[in-house]
Amino acid sequence: MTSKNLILALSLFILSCESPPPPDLIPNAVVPSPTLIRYQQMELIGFIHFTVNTFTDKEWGYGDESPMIFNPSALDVEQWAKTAQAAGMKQLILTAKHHDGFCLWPSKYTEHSVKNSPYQQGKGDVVEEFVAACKKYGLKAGLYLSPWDRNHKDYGTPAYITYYKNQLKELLTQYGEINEIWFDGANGGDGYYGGANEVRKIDRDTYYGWEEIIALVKNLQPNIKIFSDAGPDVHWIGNEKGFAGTTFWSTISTENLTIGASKTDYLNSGDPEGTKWIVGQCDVSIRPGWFYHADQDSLVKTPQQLADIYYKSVGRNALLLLNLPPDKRGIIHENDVKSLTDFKTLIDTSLATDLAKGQTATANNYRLKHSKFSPQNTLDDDPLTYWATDDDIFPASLEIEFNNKISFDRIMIQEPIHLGQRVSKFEIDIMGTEGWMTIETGTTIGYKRILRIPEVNTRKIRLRITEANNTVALSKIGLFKSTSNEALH
Ligand code: FUL
Repeated sequence: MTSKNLILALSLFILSCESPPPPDLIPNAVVPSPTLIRYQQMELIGFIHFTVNTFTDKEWGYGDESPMIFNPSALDVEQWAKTAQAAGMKQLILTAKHHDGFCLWPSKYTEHSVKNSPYQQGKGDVVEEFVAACKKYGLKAGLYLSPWDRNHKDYGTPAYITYYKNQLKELLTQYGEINEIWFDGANGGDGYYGGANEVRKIDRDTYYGWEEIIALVKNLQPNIKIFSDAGPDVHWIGNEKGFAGTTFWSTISTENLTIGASKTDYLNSGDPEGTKWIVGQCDVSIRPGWFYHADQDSLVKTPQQLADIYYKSVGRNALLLLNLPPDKRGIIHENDVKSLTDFKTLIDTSLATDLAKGQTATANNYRLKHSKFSPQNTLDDDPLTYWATDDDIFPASLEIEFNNKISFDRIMIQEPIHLGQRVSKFEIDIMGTEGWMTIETGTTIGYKRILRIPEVNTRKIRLRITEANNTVALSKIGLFKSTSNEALH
């Protein structure tokens, strides 16, 4: 046997001696379903606000708009999808019906729709075109169907609930797979209501019968994610600026939540004691308004502002739902496309090179001293491999040492969320000339946390987890040097 073969045989022998892999950590009581994990992994998704408001220059239509005003001169739904895909979005959500009640599809339950508009001589179906374009560009399709309807004569009575359910049935049976349905919290007030022109108030707790609606939706589309203030799958972040709290738990309790009347600070931070896993979603528009207004062409958020929002949403364990409102032509305006494209370049450049890759990670403890739980697992991109400590080890401390000093200003940390969300307090140190120096402290991590720190230059970094609700487990640590173009002006 040559010495090479002997070494090979010995290594195989040693490998075969390592005890069989120990079981995974026991998951927390509240964990996300595989569908919700896949949903969270989309990270960046887009919103399309488009209806009669685009033509009347309003944010909320009163409900008395003539369908004849819906007349986009060059509607190009594929341009929406192409733009979203190029920006890294994984899904688009279209306002199939906003508060004004106008339907972008030819619903058989109302005359207030595209079928009475000049668009394609009343033969058009924007929802159908939208779903097909999403499919073509590899995006998931989502729909917004406003519960509040300022056009419908029966709004406020049980007859409207039947109408609303019929519309849901149309949308969820005629267009293939819909990945998300968006239930807006804005509800009840003045409107046209079939000519009554009055104020109608509803009881938010009882009027819609949400339980039945949710059951209907799930029955029609078992994999759909339902968004509202109160979930059940995805919840509003509590503001329309696109920011999650610096502490953000994906767990939350829904008992005290009401669609349209939930406490915004509770939604913004989640709840470490929460009994359900509901993904947080940060909605914000690329412009001041949700709908297109020509006088906002110069007010499109800059790439730097969008990057800031990205760090405050995706970088805080939530999804970013960014609105791109088509203009009167029916396409996303050039200024918005430019800003979005430059935003994508900024983020891609800043997070292009993970300086921790290929380095060596060590820890004060790793579970059963088994390679399955090695700290080295935090340096790969597999969300299922992770570093874990033995039980009750605090602080749990992980160190990365480099051969030469490196400079970085972005730190990405991820928990293996299939085991639940655990960490509630951490500190980050770097090795300075006088020894360890704390440069950042934080609370939650979750699916993904990206910390922006002033640039540091060091040979060693240490992450200390000082509090968690269960044994510590981390799936990823990444270090990046951002492009200076990201700076807010
Ligand atoms: C709000 C609505 O009133 C706005 O018009 C917009 O649709 C936004 C996303 O949700 O509640």
